Amino acid sequence: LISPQEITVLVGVIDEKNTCPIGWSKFNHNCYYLSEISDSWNAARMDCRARGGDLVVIDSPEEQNFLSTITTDVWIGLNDKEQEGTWKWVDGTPLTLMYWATTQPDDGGEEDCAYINEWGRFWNDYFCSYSHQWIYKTCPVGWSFNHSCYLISKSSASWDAARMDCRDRGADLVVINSPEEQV
Ligand SMILES: [Ca+2]
Ligand SMILES: [Ca+2]
Ligand SMILES: [Ca+2]
Repeated sequence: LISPQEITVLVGVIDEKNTCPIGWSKFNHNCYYLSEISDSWNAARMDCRARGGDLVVIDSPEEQNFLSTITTDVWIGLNDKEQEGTWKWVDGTPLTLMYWATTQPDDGGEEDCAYINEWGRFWNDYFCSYSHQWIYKTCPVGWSFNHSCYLISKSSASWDAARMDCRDRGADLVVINSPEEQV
């Protein structure tokens, strides 16, 4: 068990005080950006990682609605490259909330990467090598991204004071959900 006094990491749920980089859209405590160029799914993902974010992982109906307002085809962080028919998000979570277009995914000749389709606003699987624009997702300025947003406090404080500071920032103390997070 972790002693509460040792926990000085905050996890986001981030409030209005936390801003996104200039030109990015803020939605529900995260920052989003539409790529200017089109490229393959792999190239899109590499570019997102290089910018300290990742391809978008859609984890709520609100986020799907928000992304539906984009009027072009965009890669999302979802693929079944590892095992045909087993769709996984780039953060390792299995697919539970789904917005596939009618008759999709159809793997019409090795289609292993998902994008939001411009005509239906729902998802289609397609050739990973095809060029689409994509959506970056990251955290507000100053927070580190690791699929959730984290802020490491620079000062030490009691657990109660730490919690109050987190609440003040619209966040809370980190809840450790996975062995990766403990590291
Ligand atoms: Ca496949
Ligand atoms: Ca497939
Ligand atoms: Ca398809």
